[in-house]
Amino acid sequence: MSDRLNDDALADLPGRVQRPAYDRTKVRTGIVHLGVGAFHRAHQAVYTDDVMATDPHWGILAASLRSPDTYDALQPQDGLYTLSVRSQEGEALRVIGSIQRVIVAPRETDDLLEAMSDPHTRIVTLTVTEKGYCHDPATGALNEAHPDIVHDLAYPMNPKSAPGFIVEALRRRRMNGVPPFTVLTCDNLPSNGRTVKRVLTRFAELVDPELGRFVNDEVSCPSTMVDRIVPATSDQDRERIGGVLGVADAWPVVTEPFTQWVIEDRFPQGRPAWEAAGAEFVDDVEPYEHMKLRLLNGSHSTLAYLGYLAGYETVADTMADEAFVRLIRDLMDEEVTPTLHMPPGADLTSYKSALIERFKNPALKHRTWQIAMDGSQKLPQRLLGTIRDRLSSGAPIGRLSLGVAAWMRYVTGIDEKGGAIEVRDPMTARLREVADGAGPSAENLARGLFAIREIFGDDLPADSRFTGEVVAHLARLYELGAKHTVSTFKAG
Ligand code: CS2
Repeated sequence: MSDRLNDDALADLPGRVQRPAYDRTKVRTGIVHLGVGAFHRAHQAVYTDDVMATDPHWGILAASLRSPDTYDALQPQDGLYTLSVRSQEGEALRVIGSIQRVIVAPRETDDLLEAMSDPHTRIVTLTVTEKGYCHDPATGALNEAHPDIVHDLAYPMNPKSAPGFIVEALRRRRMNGVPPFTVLTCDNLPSNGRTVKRVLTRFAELVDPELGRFVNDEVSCPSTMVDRIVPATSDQDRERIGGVLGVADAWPVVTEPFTQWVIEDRFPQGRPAWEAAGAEFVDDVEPYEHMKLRLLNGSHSTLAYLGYLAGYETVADTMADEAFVRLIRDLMDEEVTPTLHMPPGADLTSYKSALIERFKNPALKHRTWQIAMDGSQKLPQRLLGTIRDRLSSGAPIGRLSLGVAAWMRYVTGIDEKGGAIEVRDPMTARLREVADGAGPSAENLARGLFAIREIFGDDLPADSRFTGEVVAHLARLYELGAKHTVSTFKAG
């Protein structure tokens, strides 16, 4: 018997482990996925695994755009891995079989482009994180000075970036008379379908104006709202899960029971019946997306910066502190909810209570440091859009602006005890330069960071109510620390 999870090991797994309910040899590739991280494997790949039993045409060829780590883990496992769903009630294990092959884009560029150009590939999906779109977070436009974009425009047939791969594959399909695939982004961007379409159209236009028109007129990019909390897998997870399976799984994924996927139904080349697995198809995703990005992700980022600074390792640890629960509840109720257009049939009260419970889930070790990553790419859609709406109606922004101030305090790279914070962000160098120049002065630091227009745009730095509140919070964070600032927080 094999000592590793793979096709041969499936039959011998213990009965409590669910496994693919279909013959994997009958599966054909219909989807190419870019960015094969934990989120994809706990979300879209699971919905797809569910529908595979009735329709085997939607196998996934998954590509890592950078690191070979996932390939190294999953290739010896025939693409199989374990999904662990954890809560206080316990752990349910299921082996997912929808990923047929993993490839590493930088070393198999041609294979990936060939798969994307194949007429059987009808959808290209993406989870490349916010920064993978190489766009300007404040405006949503392609960042034409981004090093990968500069590279891909110089060598369009040998791309590195997600937009570069997609546009080159679309060019080949057009040349061969193959209809374009649908591009489905599953990242937490604002109006994610529209954003990816804007980025792709501009990139294509720069390659060839006609290709730009083709992308604009012919390529469907439905928007989606995706939701499932998926912390990074730890070695303890690997050990525990391997112990139950009886064989090693190099990279299981651990998640919560909750999952949601809302998708605009615009798939000219067809799609899997993901609704059979619980996905919701709607005409307009925007109300769902606002609700999720502003309530869940806005709270998450606020918890991540304040929680980290207060010395809490995970979101659940932070939420064990009642003062943080109060802050997040009030942030959602008082400051975010009034900006939302209700999705049809949504019950916001239970949605928000469920969020609080999800954040408290002690079985998930979701590190505040992990969520704190890439703040420059996240703040605009999580906090700043809400702040703009509040400012324009003259409404209070006390808690939202505390979240922004906490981000500023965090990106100084020095914690409250004087230790180093490992700030991971595509703008780390620039953030560090501002922080070093500012010294421990709230006013100087805030002013320096407001000047980054890719984050704050031109309007927010010119709004004295916004800048004044952020500076005041930042001064308190310096003076009192995050824990005390939160426990003594009073809405202005
Ligand atoms: C988190 C998200 O890491 C982060 O920034 O806020 O990954 C969050 O867990 C998901 O969006 C939940 O759906």
